[in-house]
Amino acid sequence: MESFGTNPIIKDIYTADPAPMVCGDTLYLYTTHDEDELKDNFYTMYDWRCFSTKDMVNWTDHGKIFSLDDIAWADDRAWAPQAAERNGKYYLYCPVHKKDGGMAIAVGVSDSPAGPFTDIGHPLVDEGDWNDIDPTVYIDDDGQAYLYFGNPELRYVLLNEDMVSYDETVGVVKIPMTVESFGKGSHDTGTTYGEGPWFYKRGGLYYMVYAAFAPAPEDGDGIERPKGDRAVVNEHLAYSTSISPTGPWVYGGVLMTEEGGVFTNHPGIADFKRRSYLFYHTGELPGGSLFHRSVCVAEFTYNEDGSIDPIPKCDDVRGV
Ligand code: FUB
Repeated sequence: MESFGTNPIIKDIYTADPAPMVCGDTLYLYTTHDEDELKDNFYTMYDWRCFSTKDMVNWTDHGKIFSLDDIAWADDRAWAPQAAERNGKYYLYCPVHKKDGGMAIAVGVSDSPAGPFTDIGHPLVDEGDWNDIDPTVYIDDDGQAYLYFGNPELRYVLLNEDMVSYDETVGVVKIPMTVESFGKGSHDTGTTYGEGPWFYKRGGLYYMVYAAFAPAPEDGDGIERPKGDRAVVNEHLAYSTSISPTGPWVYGGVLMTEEGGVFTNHPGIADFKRRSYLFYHTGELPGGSLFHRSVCVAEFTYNEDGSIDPIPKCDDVRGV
């Protein structure tokens, strides 16, 4: 008889910002952790969690694998991470708030995908602004690793072979935030691109999946929303593609509508055991809210030309 995993995947704590990584026959899922008790009625997030599965039904909880307590130069905002493996070592890229202000990207290193991770002792990316959040990393076939990140601008660095430094001769490259690349939207750049990029390659095509802001109601998109500024528009998920890892990017459309139901959403994509999955988050656990989110997953398929139709959120996912 076919078995099913049910959403939200994690039912005993609030989790957000899912980042899957496949190692052999196991899918590791890194998440942020929304604390039950809020500080200043805002995102209250101190550590990163890891869960794993071999069948998409049964999940092992590896607990807290990295936290603000492990990063001497950070004091708040343990935000959306992504992990990568290279030469038998595991790297967890994490946005954090620095003690002296602004956001920066930290790196934890471990010998095991389930941690614990050890901070490299300083920020990897620190431009001294608030844009340095939501890192996504992909190692291309030629060995070059790319780290994209950013809100409201999408930027990237070329990681060095050691994965904990980047090519400073190239520096931080800013992607042109055009409507052709990211669609017309209501975020600060006038495009839909918001944050939470997820960068990967499939069948020779590069994908940038991200959290996006629809055009504001006054732009006449026909969608009924409360009046006000863009903050009342919940994030949806969208994607762009390119034939090169550095663009130019071409807007592909909506991947998941605003049905996540809370202000943020955040994509994580993985192929696992010959099926494709979109991880996202909603406010669906009891007590859920924009600051109490929960990680979910949906199976999807690519069209023959590589495009992806909108993926509905779902209640369960079949086992593999
Ligand atoms: O979870 C904190 C922040 O909210 C993340 O960094 C963003 O992607 C959004 O989900």
